[in-house]
Amino acid sequence: QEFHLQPTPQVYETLQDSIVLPDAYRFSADVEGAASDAVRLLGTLLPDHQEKADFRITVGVKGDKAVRKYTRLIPSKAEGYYLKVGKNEIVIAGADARGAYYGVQTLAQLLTLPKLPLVEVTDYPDIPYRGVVEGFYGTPWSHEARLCQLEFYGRNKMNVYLYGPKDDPYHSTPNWRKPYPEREAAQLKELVDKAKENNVIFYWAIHPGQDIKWNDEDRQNLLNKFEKMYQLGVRGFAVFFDDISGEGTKADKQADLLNYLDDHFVKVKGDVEPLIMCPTEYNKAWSNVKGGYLTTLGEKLNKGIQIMWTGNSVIATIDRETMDFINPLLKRKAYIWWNFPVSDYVRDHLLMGPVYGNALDIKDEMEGFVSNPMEHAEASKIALYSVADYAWNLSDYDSDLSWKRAIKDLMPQHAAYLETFAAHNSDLGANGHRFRREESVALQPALEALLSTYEKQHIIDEDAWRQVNEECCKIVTASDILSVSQENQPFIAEITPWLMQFKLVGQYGEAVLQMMRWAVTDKTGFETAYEHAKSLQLLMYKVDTSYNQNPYQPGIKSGSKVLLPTFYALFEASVGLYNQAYQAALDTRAVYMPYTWNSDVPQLAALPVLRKGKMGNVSPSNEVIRWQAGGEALLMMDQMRTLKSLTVDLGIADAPKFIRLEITADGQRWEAIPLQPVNGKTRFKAEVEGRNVQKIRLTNITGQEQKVYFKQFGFEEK
Ligand code: LOG
Repeated sequence: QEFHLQPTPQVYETLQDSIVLPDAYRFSADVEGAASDAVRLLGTLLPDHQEKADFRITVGVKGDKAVRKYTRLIPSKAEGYYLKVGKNEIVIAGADARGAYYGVQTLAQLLTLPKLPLVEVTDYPDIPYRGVVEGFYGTPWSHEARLCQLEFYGRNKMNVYLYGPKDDPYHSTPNWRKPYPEREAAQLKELVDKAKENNVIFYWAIHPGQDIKWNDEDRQNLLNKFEKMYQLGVRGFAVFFDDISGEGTKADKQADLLNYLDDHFVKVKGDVEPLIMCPTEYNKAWSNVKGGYLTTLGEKLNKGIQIMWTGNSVIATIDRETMDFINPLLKRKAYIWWNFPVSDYVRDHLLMGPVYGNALDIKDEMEGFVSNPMEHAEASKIALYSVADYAWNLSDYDSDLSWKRAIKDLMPQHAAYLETFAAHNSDLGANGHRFRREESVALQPALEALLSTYEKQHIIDEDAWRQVNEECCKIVTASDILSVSQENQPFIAEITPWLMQFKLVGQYGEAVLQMMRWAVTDKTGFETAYEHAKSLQLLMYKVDTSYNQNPYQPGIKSGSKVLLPTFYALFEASVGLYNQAYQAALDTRAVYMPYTWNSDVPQLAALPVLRKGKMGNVSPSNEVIRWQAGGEALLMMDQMRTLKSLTVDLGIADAPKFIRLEITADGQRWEAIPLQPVNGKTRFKAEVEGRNVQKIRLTNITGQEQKVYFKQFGFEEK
């Protein structure tokens, strides 16, 4: 029988033999000792034991009498374990308590197999801290979703859950100083307990930087909040200083505060995990080494304090060069905050593809590796499974195999359908961070062959056509079956709008293939397929404008990297051939996007423009934007258009002082339009009703770099 343990163990041998676990066995363990968690978990897996049996099950932690015989087989690595399934015995011997627990987790996987194989596993994690940082913007995970996650982490040998959802008001400004209301506090306590049960360290993070005062009062506020969380059972604490501007960004002040917390809280309590901090300059692209921010942290922060790092940019894969840059500055191994599969800057997409791109030879360079997920908790598990696999054993990590196993783990019975869905729903689309992922990999050769022979030679590559047609058929089938699958209902609920869209994409593909088929040979056949394709496009538009209507990246995108662009191109090519054959004048355009955006401000340049009906919106961004003196951002229309309204929100109350808004109707003469406050806060509107424009321009007129947010830039046409 074939099986693969998760995460991939360091060393394991299996004999081609298996045993049947007897009902009766002798049990030796120090039930009250360090192995108690392991024993408890084992108790849920095995029938009650009897004293006088030949089969023996032994569980213990290095130093326990029960496992003394196996001492030299236990890896001397934190959280390591030795597991043996023999003819007459099972042995689980941990290097420490968590190691023994992980040994039982591995046994639990073996026990799900049809036959229990004889194995010997010597195992330990490569990276000390592995897990998840719930650190995204958007709707925080539900309580139920979190409970389910914690179990998942335990099973996948992840030992960290960092609680830090940006939109929890009690985590961040303005309410970080206040205690949680009763209900939330009770739920957090429940999470802490669940985490303990699964051998996961529950870290609670605070994000006070936007309005913190560097005085005794706020220091005490922080300490009080920590104390409150401690009373709920929290034993791991973090302070995040990301995405802030102003006074809170000072390295020496941050370091003083963290050291104070370390000295007067962590060390005093004695049972609290090492502090973690996320710096303001948390990636290379934003760091200014000469400015000394990182060096100050590296030098001043107490040795035991962990410092997070997202890599060469906000969203990046991690390689040796990443670590060689940051570790010397921090004077410690960085704790990686990996921004994948987080989708809070591409909320209309799902990131269901393989986890790839992180170097396999940097296990000794990282203190921790935690992944920031999507607001869709269950859907994130595909990536999280592989993050667990990677961080446990880097050199044996195989991204494609791990991805396939992750899919099977999430939906064992419908894995094949889920694989079809995940394969075509993995890229992020255009985004300000310019981070992209592969999509539709297996079908690409067929799609390329089909398109190029059709465009260049006006003939159909039959092999490719058949392959693409089959895949479209699979897409439709998979969407329907998954939509009503009972296997994992919370997961299906998360992805339902995407399943609807995915089915339409498959049907659209089928219609376009018919258009190709009939373009020059069957006029009515073509016309029906054309009308069908047009209708499907309208249906896709409806899904896109009806579901997931968040104000950031509203809508539902599926198959957007490879499938749809190819189908659009085939649509256009076939309409062209039809027009030629029948002297017709059907509109050849498959999609129509009248707006483009450009900027010499690097962080703004790649933001996509989104369009819904008569509204245009530049995708907002979460981070602090450094807008250089004279820097411009330009929105261009395909032709002169008449405006109805225009809104700008740069997250600052005095935007009109910094930014000039101009419009031009002819592309030559510019006219400044004053910005008027909408709600007395940071949102402004420009009086543009009835104005004709071709271009709209924003310019930093202060003569200095400005730090702003890019919360909104949108307009409506008349
Ligand atoms: C935030 C994070 C967000 C992520 C992706 C860090 C350290 N901070 O740009 O909350 O989920 O990027 O948008 C971030 O990554 N800011």
